[in-house]
Amino acid sequence: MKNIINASFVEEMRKTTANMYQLGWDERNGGNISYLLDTNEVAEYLDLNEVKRIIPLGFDAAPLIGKIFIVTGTGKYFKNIDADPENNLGIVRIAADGQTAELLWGYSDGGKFTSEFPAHLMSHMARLSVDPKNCVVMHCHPTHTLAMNFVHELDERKFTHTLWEMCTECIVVFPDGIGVLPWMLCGTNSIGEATAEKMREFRLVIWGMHGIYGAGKTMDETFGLIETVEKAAQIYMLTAHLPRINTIRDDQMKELAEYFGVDYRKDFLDG
Ligand code: 2HA
Ligand code: ZN
Repeated sequence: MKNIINASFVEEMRKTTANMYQLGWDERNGGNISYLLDTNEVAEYLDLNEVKRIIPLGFDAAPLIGKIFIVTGTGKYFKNIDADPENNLGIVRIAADGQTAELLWGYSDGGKFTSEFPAHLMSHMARLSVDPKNCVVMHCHPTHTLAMNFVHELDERKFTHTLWEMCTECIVVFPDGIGVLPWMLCGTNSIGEATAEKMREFRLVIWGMHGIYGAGKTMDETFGLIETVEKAAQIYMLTAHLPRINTIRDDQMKELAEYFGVDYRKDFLDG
């Protein structure tokens, strides 16, 4: 059996969370990541018959029975994951009852997965129904995106349009736009259900005045989505109070989307 600490998925979690912490998107215990793993790959590192603990999920995750995820722990800090992955991360398998998770590795101090696991698993279900290759769900509190939530209308068409205007590549990177939820109580099944509903349509969802969710096939793709939104939001926040002299026009965004062959939200552009 190979040493789990050397597994590429553990390394990806360590590197990504450390990077996100450095970027200031995950203060204290802010943020969480769940990553759907390939069962055969996990079996190279762990005895899949050895369940360390059973942890209740608090909702029905039947469509994910048997699936294995590596997930950040509740109350744990992204800052600390790299130095102590076994305490701050866990590998869980959705049990045959669909109501519990079987801990295969991690959460070594007796902890459990993020309080946002309902939102994550519901988002995985929603994304997998439209993209069977989706593996990653990521939540964080990127500074400029969050700042923008306080000064920009929380309307998904307007929010997406403003972001698309801020960087030439935005419409190509997230042509499907960005879903927006109003402020809601986090850690609940309700916000999970609302997030998943948006995730059927969008790979990016703003949690009003809280943060952002991203979903993608790989860690890089998902990080890249959030990174691009954050960059656009930063440019917005650097310029929102200044007279706008130039802008990327809708016809130029259309030209970009057509040139790069992306299926964009035409209803999010004017005319
Ligand atoms: O897990 O970010 O939304 C900490 C959070 C809750
Ligand atoms: Zn959060």
